[in-house]
Amino acid sequence: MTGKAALKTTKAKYQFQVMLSLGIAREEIHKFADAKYWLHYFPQLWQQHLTEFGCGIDWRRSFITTDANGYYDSFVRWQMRRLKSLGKIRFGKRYTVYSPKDGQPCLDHDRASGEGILTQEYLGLKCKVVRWSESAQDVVSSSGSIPSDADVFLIPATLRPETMYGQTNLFVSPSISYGVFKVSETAFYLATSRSARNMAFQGIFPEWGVVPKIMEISGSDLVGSVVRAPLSARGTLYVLPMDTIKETKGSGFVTSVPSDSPDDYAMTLELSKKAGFYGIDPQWVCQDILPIIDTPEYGNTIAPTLVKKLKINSPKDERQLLEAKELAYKTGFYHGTLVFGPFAGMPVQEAKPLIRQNLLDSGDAFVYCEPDGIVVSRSGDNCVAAFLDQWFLTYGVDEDWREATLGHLRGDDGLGFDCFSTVTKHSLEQYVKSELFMPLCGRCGF
Ligand code: ANZ
Repeated sequence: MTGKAALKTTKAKYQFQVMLSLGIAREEIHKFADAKYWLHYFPQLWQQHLTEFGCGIDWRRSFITTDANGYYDSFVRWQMRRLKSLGKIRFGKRYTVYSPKDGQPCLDHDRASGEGILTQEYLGLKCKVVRWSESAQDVVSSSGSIPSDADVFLIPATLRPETMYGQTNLFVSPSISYGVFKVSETAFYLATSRSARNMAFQGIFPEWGVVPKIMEISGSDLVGSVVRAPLSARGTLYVLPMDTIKETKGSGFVTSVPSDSPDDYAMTLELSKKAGFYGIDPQWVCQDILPIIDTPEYGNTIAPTLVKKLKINSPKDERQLLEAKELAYKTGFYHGTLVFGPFAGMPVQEAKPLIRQNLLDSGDAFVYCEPDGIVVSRSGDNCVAAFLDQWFLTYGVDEDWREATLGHLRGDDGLGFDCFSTVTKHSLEQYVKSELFMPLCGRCGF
């Protein structure tokens, strides 16, 4: 068992306990204080175990990486210099999964769980509060921490900026507690504390790594407040309850677009049927749905069409809603044309980045990023997405290089690339194809 697997399956807290559980003698353990000792101790054991396991490996080709091997080290140096001189390596700010506790990026090797998880970029939309609900007003006034002339924004996280014209209300989870975070003397953001911890490492708050929380407010208190939502044809929107919002994703606020989001449409129907049960005024729920995107398959109100077609009766029909969401997203993106707003007539694929950029340029939104799932570092930290300076390979921007590399992997160039395993070949291909820039791993040179 490797040290990492032992860490995951035993309750060992300290490194020496992991080593004892691996069967290493107590009096040997102090020698591992010298990092080089690891390189002498383990490789022979791995070789022995893999041989006993029956693997047919040509050990003549094995060697130690890192600067412990001067030959390998100078090969990597040569290769990096060469790639840099060809403009294939660049330096700049990228989102990376990061452990605040360790103070460094947390790549797959450094994770106790969440291997393979990358980052997801959302747009944080700045929805300014124009009127608090009565209970929210009570909480805010009694705390006394928000100046009366300050702007307070609720921040829904969205992946669909092109649908923002059709926003009808803002959803909040009645069972989530939200934080109020101070961005400046006159601007405050509301979001979950989990998302604010990510924001603190993305330059969104004044001080790097510091979450400027000044108070908390429960989602149920926010219901009935009114906000101004950027781009929305309606201008101002009510804050309404939605039980299915996950605390582990986005900011905990969801902007409702019932024309294009099946979840939002299902919840809108539920609220109009059961306003009393949810403790809201039925007038707060939007009744007419504005067409935003037209598609050949599902007309100009994708979500209502799909909800009907898949016989979705409630926001609790999770499985069908997931299917509807995927269909709505794919059809809208690949076959959709905008039918509302300044980009009407333009395919969604073209308009989406333009609308996103407009929202960023006008200051009505900012990029918010988070790991696309839970990542725990080997030090036990819950990781965040940080916006950091780093070196990266330019596969994401250099199409020619990407194509040439893929061709080489597939064997198109006749150089006979063979990695002896379709799984390895597949994962190499996936990496090169991914839209992401490939960060350079300090450990192995790649
Ligand atoms: C507006 C919108 C319009 C959205 C539209 C979707 C479709 P996935 O793909 O699952 O990541 N969302 C954001 N945070 C959420 C949370 N904590 N719990 C539940 N839903 C959440 O979906 C991302 C979309 O899910 C986001 O984009 C947001 O709704 C919603 F036609 O914003 B969307």
